[in-house]
Amino acid sequence: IVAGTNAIHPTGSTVSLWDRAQAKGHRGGVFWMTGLPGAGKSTIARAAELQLFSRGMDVSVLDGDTLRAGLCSDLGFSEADRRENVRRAAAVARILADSGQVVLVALISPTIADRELARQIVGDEFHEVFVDTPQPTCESRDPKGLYAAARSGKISGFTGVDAPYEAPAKPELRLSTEGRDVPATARDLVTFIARTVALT
Ligand code: PPS
Repeated sequence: IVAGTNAIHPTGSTVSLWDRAQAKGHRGGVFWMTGLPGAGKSTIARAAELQLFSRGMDVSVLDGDTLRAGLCSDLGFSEADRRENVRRAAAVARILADSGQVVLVALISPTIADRELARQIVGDEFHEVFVDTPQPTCESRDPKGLYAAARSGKISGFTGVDAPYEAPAKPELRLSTEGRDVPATARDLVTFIARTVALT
């Protein structure tokens, strides 16, 4: 930014969203998967990615752990850092969806306010998906051993133990994972996505 002036002039694409959608056979969209640690967000996202790709769709995944290894490697788990994590993921998701992709975002994104921020950034292409696995189930799965670490005081501010998670009241899609295998849950997500991004 040049002092005293606004030197930022975003350009719009010269390729229309409709032309992109026609070329790909589907529209772009952001499917924002929120849920507790260990709920299955990443696993379901990866299974759905494979199913969508197999149908010839252009799909990518923005996953919390992956983002935190690169784009968001400067961020921790304070409220402010989680919000910034959500903001960056939403900004990237918007760019990808505008390029015509189906984008699966797998982030805890624990607060309603932060997910509303994501919805604002992404716009109409935003669809909230709640990976609705009850906390005791997530804790019994504990795939990374982090619930145990939080219980024993080795880490603090862990979502679901001593940091809050606000479940969505009215998600566009709710996925139950208890007693269901991953491919079946992923199929429910894929069905919803295919309907949502279909050319009409
Ligand atoms: S957030 O809240 O949306 O910014 O979190 P996210 O980027 O999705 O990262 C969540 C993964 O980081 C691990 N982890 C923690 N989660 C919550 N709280 C604390 N304090 C924490 N420390 C590390 C955890 O393994 C999350 O992975 P998932 O895949 O959600 O289980």
